Amino acid sequence: MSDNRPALGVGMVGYSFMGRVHSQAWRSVGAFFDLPVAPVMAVLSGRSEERTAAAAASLGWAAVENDWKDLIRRDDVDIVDVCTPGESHAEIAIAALEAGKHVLCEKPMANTVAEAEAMAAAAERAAERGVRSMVAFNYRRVPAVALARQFVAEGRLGVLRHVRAQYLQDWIVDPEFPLVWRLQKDKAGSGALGDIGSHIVDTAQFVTGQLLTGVSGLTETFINDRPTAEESAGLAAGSAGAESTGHVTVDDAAVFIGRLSGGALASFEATRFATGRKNAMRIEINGSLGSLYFDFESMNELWFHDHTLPAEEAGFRRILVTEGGHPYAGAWWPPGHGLGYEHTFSHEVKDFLEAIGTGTDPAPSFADGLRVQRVLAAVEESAAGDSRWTPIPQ
Ligand code: SOE
Repeated sequence: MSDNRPALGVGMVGYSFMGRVHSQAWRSVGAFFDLPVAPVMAVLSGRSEERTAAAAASLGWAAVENDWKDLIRRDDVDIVDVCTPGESHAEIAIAALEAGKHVLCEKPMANTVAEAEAMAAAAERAAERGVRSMVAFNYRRVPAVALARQFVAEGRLGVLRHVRAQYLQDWIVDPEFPLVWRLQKDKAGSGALGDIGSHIVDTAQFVTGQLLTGVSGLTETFINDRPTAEESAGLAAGSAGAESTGHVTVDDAAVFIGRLSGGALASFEATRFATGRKNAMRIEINGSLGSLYFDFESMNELWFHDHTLPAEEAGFRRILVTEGGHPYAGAWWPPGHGLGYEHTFSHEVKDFLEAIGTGTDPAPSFADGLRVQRVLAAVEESAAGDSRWTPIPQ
C-alpha cells in the first residue's frame, strides 16, 4: 500500500527479550497488514550507550537515546513502547501519556495496584485528548485463543462451568540459575504470579468475557538464594563465575482458585518449576454445550468438543487454526503453514495501530491492566493470610 497514510514514529524503551520481539513486530507488521497508519521505527532507548547502539543497529531502529525522558521529548516519536522491567512502567507510561504520546506497555502493567491505578487514571485523561494506550497481553492475539473467544461469544459452549488455566515453565529449576531481575520484587513486582500468572488471568477473562470476582491462593518460593547475575542477564543466563549469592524476593510458583462473574469456577497455576514444560500456557473451558482446550506449545491448534453431538461421535477434535477465515491467520501463509510466538506481537501492534488510526480505544486498556493487577494483589493477600477468600474490587 502506498502511501499517503500518516506516518507515526515509534520510540521503544528497552531492548532485551521483549524489546527484540517487539522490534520484530514493528518491522514486519506493515508488510503483512493493510494499516491506516505507517509505523516508523524512529528511536530506541536504553541506558548503556554501547549496547543500545548495537541493539538499534541489529533490530532496525534509526536513532538512539540513552535517557527515556529524551525519547519522550522528541517530535519524531508519536508512540512509546515500554519494554522495560515493571519497576519503570508507571513512570515512563504516565510521562509519555502526559506528553501526548500513545503508549503500548508490557505486562504485567505495573508492580503495584497503586501504580496501576495512577496509570489507568493517566490513560483515561489522555483518551479525552485522543491519546491511546494498551497493555501488551500478546496471548490474546494467538489465532487459536481469539477463535476460542469467538466460540464462547457465539454460545457454542453454552453456560460456562469451569475454567482451568495453567502457565508452566521450567527455566529456573536449577538452583545455580542466577538472580536475574525477574526474581527480584523491587524490579518485577512479583515472580511467576505477575510474569506469567498475569497472562492466564488476562486470557481467561478475555476468552470467557467474564471477570474474576474473588480468589484464594497459595504462593511458594522453592529456592531462596541464588548466585548474583549481571544486570543485563535474561532468561538464558548462565551463572558461571558468580562469587556471591542474593536473596530471591518473589514467588517461584502460584496456584489459586477463583470465581468468574458469570458463575464459572476457575483454577490457575503459574510456575517456573514444571520440569519439561517450556512455555505451556494452557486453558481449558467446560460449558453446558461443549468444551475448548488450548496449549501454547501447540499454538496453531484449538481442541473443541461439541457436546450437542451424539455421544458416539462427539469427542475433542483438533482444529488447525491456520485458515484464511481464522483470526489474523489470513494475513500470513497458506493453510497449514503455522505461526509462531513472534506473530502474536505483530498482531498486537497491528490492533494497536488500527485503533490509533481509526480513533478507537484499543484493548486490553490500562483499566483492564489495573483489573489484572488487582487479581494479582488479591492472590498475594490471600496467600499471606492462610489462603483466605479475597474478593477483587471491581
Ligand atoms: C518469562 O517468563 C517470559 O518471557 C514472560 O515474561 C513472557 O511474558 C512470556 O510470554 C514468556 O515467558
